[in-house]
This record gives sequence, structure tokens and C-alpha cells, in this order.
Amino acid sequence: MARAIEVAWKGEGCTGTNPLVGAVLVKDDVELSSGAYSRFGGEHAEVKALRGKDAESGTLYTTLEPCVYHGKTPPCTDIILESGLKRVVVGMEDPNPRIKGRGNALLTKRGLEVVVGVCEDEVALLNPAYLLGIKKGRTAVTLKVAVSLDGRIAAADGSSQWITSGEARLDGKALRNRHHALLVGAGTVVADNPLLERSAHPDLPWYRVVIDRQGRIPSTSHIFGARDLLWWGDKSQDVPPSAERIEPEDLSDLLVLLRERGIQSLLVEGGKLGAALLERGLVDRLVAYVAPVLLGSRGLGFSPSTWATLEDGARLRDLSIKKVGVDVRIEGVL
Ligand code: AOF
Ligand code: ZN
Repeated sequence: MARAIEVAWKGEGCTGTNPLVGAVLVKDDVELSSGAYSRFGGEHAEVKALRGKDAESGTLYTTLEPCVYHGKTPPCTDIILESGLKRVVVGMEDPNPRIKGRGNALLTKRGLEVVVGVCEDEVALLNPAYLLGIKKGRTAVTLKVAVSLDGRIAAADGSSQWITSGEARLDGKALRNRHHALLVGAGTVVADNPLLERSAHPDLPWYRVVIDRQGRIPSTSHIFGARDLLWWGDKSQDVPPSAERIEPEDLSDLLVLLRERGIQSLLVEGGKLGAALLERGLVDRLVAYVAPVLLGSRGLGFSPSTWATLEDGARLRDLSIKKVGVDVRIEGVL
């Protein structure tokens, strides 16, 4: 299963709203082949691992339960049943309501030995946004911040360029490649006039979700030239010709609406929006770049000003800590 997990990671960033899946075919304790789901709409991992191989009496290790219905591709259970496999070892059940145990049940019914829940915690790490989306019915949110050692994202006078090093900024930009969309507020667009592009996956849509309720963003902004824009703005305001207007009721509704449009993961890059989302319990993952700089206690923070007790606060789980240039990146789940 560890091998299947390793193989699954090959598809990172390329599978759109579908999960990362890896499969490994083993016979007589020897790995014969492997396959990864590596492109949205492409062949499933199990099919790739089994194609052209004599799998008779073998074991297939797959990180996710094999699918049972005709989607963009035929059901993996058909191919498994035709292959003559004896045993299928599954990392976790696929919570997709159209599958949810049916794949495993069908294979068991047809006489295969099916083992479910092997390395489940590691397997779940392949698809946090996919799993959260099904569980909570909304887009998964990552908040990225660049902070000083005393927790400030800007000095008291508002200046914030540049708190972290060039290495940390580059590392932070690469986070865009792991998400389906980026959320920005009018403040960021007006202050920085950014293009908000990303460096990878030119073939996949890259949505920029802009919140400008007071219509503050001038039509001369770079963002007006971008494609794939979703705009939550003031009704009387001009929006970019390519933008689609959205009208959610609130931030929580926005995340439901984004998931309905196939956006599974959303990156928020700092600022006021981050605090508003944190306050509502709508941040699932935090990535903080901490710089060895002190900015003073009147500097701007990024967490809710309404939190007062230790219980109000939030502690990160499943930490990963890495040195990036002279800064430290702390990533964790909320
Ligand atoms: C598998 N193996 O490699 C993947 C699975 O019709 P599709 O291709 O969009 O896929 C439909 C569903 O199949 C998808 O939403 C997810 O539940 C599951 N993905 N299943 O057996 C794979 N990628
Ligand atoms: Zn499948």
C-alpha cells in the first residue's frame, strides 16, 4: 500500500475534482506493474495497473475503493472481475455517494478476497479536499500567510513588502498549483494590482474569486484582463467582460457555491478575508511562513480580533515544519 500511495502522488495537481489514486499489481510477492490516476477524465489507476498483465490469482493494492459505475470511464470493478485477481487490498472506501462501499461489496460477492482500510490515515492524506468536500459539502480552504516572528502580516503603517525572503515567496506561489482557485479581496487587488497567475497546469482552469462588495476595484486593474474570474461584487459596478457574477449569501454559502461549480480547494492569501474565514471556522489548513523579523505590537495581525480565551483559539494538527531560506514554513490542519 505504501507503494500504491507513492504512485498515487504522481497525479498531484492534475486530477481536477477527482481524487488521487494509485494501484499496484503483485503476484508471488513481486510487483508486476503500477498505475496512477494522473489526468482528470483519464483512465483510472486500477485499469492502468492491470492493462496487458496476467493478473490471474494476483493481488491488487489500490488506495481507493474501485468504482462501480460508468462515469467518464468504464467501472474498475468490471476490469478487476475479468482479470482473474484473487485479492484486492483497498486503502479506503470511496465516500462518493455513487460508490460508497458498493465496489467492495460487488467484488466480495463475486468471490474475491477484499481487505479494506489498510494505511487509511496515510491514504486520506492524498485527498484532503476531496474527502472534506463530500463530508462538509463545501470547498476546502487553505489560508496562506507571511508573518513576522511576532505574528504580524504588516507593520503599523501598513507596509508589508517584504516580510519573508524570496525563497519563501516562491514556495508560497507554488501553493497555487495545489489548489483549484484563489480567493482575493478588493483590498489586495487595489493595493498590489496583482495578476494572480500560477506557474503550472496551464490546461486546467484556474479560478480567481474576487470579493469586491463596495465596487472599489478600478477597471484599469490587471485582474480585468484575466480569464476564469468569479466576481462577488456590487451590482452597479462594471465587472471584467470575462467575469461571471456570483451572489452568495455569505462566506459559508460562497464555499458551497464554489464546490457546486467543481472547485474543490481554495487558497486564500492572507489579509482580512483570512480573519473573517477563521472566525467562522471556515479555514481547514493553514500555511504560515514565519520570518525572523519583529514588527511591533501595533502591526497588523491575521487572526480574529474577537477571540479572547484560550478556548477561542485554534491549534494546528498534523504539522509539517520546514525551513525555507531564512524563514520557517509551518503547515497544519485546523
Ligand atoms: C477509481 N480509480 O483511479 C479514480 C476513481 O467518471 P470519472 O472518471 O470522473 O470518475 C468517477 C469517480 O471515480 C470519481 O468521482 C471518484 O469517486 C472515483 N475515482 N476511482 O476506482 C481511480 N480516480
Ligand atoms: Zn475506477
